[in-house]
Amino acid sequence: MSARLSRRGFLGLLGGAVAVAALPACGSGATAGSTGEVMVSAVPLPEPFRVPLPVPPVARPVGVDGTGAQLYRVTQRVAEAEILPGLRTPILGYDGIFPGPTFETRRGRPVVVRYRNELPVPTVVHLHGGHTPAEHDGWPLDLVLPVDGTGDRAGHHGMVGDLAAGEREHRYPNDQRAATLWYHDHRMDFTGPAVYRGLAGFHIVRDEVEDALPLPRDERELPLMICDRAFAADGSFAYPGLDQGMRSLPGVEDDWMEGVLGDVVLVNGAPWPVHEVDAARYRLRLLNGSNARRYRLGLTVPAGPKVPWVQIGSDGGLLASPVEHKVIEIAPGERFDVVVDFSVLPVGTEVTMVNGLDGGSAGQVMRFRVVRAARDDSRVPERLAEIESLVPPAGAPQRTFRFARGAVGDHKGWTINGSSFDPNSSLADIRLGEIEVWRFVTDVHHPVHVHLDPFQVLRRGSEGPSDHDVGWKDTVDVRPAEVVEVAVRFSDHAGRFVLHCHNLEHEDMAMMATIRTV
Ligand SMILES: [Cu+2]
Repeated sequence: MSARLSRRGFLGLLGGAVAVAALPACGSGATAGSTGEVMVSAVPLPEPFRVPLPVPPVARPVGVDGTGAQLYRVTQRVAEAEILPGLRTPILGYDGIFPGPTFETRRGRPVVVRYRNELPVPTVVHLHGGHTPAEHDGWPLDLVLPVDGTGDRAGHHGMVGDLAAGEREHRYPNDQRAATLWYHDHRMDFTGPAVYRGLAGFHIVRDEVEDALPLPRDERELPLMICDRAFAADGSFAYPGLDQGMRSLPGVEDDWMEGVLGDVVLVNGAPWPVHEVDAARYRLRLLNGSNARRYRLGLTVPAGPKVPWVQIGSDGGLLASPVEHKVIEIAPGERFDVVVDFSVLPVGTEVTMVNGLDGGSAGQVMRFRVVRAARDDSRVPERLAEIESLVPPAGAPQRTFRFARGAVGDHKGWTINGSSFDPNSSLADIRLGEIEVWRFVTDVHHPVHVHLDPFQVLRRGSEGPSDHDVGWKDTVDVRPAEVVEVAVRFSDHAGRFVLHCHNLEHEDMAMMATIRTV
């Protein structure tokens, strides 16, 4: 990370002939297992497993307020990063880095973050998985205009929510179970290009339940943000947005309307990185931060069977008991908290994290190199945490949400129950404290994300939940022509929230709905 680009320089890169001319043609069609099209980079791809795995720095509080809340300040700004060796990539970064700084927080201890917008475009910050009051949740039209006063209200179909000039303070109660959350941009119509260019980071909530478990910790606990990107000839991120200035016209070129897939896999912002590990257990907090790509993650060694994943947590924190997987299918927005036991492998073993859904460059993710024997007191207990089971009572309210391709005005787009996103009309008015049964129905893959409170999967198709659906979820991977039924309960915080598809191209092309809790 280094020098900032000027606003002019940034807009030049985004809007000028450079980015447009460098946009490569779309690839060979949708990759099996993902709904989307591959964008092929216009630069030679680096050798995998050469770059060390970066770990984002932990955000440091600047103080404590009268209520005991920890105060943070984060500036969103344009910066440059060397992501591919030898090339400079302009990014939009929280504090100028990608991923942004990691928030380390405690259950019950509120956090107040003052976000300052030094970018040339409006922003909205959402804490994904946060149990957050409506005015702090990042409503897609609660824009924070650029601090230099150049912001306008162009775009967003002329609609605005609560506008802020330059800065906004978000208060997060953290009144929720320990879990891996993440924060990212959520501006109406432009979430896809904003996240693609770097606006995403981790927010980890911890609590006493987790503290009491003998799980791997400290340097043996790693947050891993996995995402795919394509690069233009000048090293910039290649994104086929219709409006490269991210101002007025939402969506992407027709070839990519099912979703933008890149041919470079980044983990914590580095291409196919390598990480040296002790022969010991590690806890990995897997996050799929991709716009549209799904992964089937496995751990392979040169000889022998796959190394198993031991899942200990889901989107909403610890499971009741661990679940072993050979592979983990993870859709955009989902998190899997896993333990991997490298102690069973000889020192010198190279363990490659692969993606079984791609036969090309995105078929590899990163590598671990077991470099030394080491003492390890950690273990994975058979009982991890208490999980309340959400059992819908007889006569519980039932709702169906159909996620399908459709028109948005005169444009192609994506709809929920036949409608494109309407901030002013609620698709569901929900009573706080009641358990409801929701059915998500799809045409193609749609990872469905609900704000405010997590849910539990009751049924997938004609079967019960799959072994990937365990625990509390806030994002569920609904496959083509599938029906997933969940039980959901919004406990408190009356107000206006959204549910949407977390394929960010679908979301920007209107696959979002307003829900209201009363
Ligand atoms: Cu979708």
